[in-house]
Amino acid sequence: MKNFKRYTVTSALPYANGPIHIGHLAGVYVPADIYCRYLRLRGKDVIFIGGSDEHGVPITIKARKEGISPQDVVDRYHEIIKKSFEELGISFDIYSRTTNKVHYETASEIFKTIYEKGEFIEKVTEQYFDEEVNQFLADRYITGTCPHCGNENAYGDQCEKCGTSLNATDLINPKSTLSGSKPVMKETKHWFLPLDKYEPWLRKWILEEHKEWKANVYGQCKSWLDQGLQPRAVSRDLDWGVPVPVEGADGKVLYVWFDAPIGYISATKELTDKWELYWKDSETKLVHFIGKDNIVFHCIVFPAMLKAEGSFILPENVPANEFLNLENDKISTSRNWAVWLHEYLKDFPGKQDVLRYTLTANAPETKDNDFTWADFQARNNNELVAILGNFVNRAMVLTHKYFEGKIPEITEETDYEKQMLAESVKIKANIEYSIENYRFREALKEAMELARWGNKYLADTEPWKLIKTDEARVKTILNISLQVAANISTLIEPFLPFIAE
Ligand code: B3M
Ligand code: ZN
Repeated sequence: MKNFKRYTVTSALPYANGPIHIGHLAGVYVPADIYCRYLRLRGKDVIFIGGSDEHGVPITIKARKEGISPQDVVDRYHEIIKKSFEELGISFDIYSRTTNKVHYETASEIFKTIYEKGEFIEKVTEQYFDEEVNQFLADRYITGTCPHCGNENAYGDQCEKCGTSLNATDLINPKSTLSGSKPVMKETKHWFLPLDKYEPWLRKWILEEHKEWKANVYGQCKSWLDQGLQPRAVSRDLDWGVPVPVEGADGKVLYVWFDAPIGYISATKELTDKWELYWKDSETKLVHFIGKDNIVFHCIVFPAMLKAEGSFILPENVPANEFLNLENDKISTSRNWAVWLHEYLKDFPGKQDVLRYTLTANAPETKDNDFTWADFQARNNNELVAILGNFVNRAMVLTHKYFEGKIPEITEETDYEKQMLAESVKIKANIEYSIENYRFREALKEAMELARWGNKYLADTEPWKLIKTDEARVKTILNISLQVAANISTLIEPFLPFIAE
């Protein structure tokens, strides 16, 4: 494995059209945070980038529904999201937003560079238009049947059921979400990124050079590449977004999926003057944490943009997770079927790590998974309390009871003590391996293994009985127990930062 000098870790920018729920957390933010906290503990140079995605049709739809401006919508949710992440201990180095000035500048510059290199195709095509509201129907303003899987509620840019990335004109029985009417075709000019041109390069880069990517990610990429890529419009007829920065583009903005990933770069610029080191140096490892519905944009579209621009590094890995369900039902914002982070934080004050623990232990790393309150309770009672809490508590209480809270010295080490310390070292190595390979559930399980060892050690050696006959031996046992507890606190820090402290 290549040794990198520094890390740029990004987590998908949530749309600022609603608060964060446990699905977002389990899929993206908790694993990304574990990874970054781990890298920091290893003394690595790492930046952890987050921010709100404030453009795109999801925002304007919400604004329209509430009769307020898109800016009002994003101002409201950006604050809620940012605060709830902070409270959960998601340790972003910066949590930015895509309505920032520096983002408009960065997105425009990148568009212009690609434009001036002649990489875009400029084309007048017919797009769907809603005559009732006098507006072109981009992306989520249009729904219809997915030509690949038959889902009747596919959006104009993507089918959320099968994950296929679509053009609005691919939809069968298209319908305007604004008026419900059947749209007509109308001519309009747009700029297209010729993904077909990058296809041979993408095939080689992903299918040959990144066979180590997670099976779900690699598999999705392969299936898109095998279907054949088409040029994709990177502009839209909308009034909310980054204006297309060329002549003759009035009333047109950049497609949200063109500007949003550039948000990672803009946020880095905001964070540090040395931003280029984190985006242009081949000794930087770029890792994108995302949910599975974002795979095509991060593995195909964004890399093609960066390649077309020419001066950026590409992601080394894109560890996308599958989805988390809630009590056996798909999490849904519109049906209000979710555990909302800001509400959890209010209902369970001081219990951030219980949620972090449950979401990691049950993370949808390789397949969709289910969150249930029964599992949440069981994990808290039977694992955090009964294993971790119990061990640390006993080691501390006994030390207070017998040695006035002062760490006693080791008198004589037996094989058992040597084994306990060796176990700590082995478990540390296992955790490192699992985290480096984006297997966070496994890593957390390993960390808990050390607490299990601690409990077993105390149960086997019974210091509470020995204290009557062999105080010297009890000193050794408690010294070792406290060392193990200290090791545990380091090993669990990436997962459970509050408990670790
Ligand atoms: N806002 C999509 C989503 O929330 C989108 C991610 C952007 S990452 C650059 O699913
Ligand atoms: Zn589909």
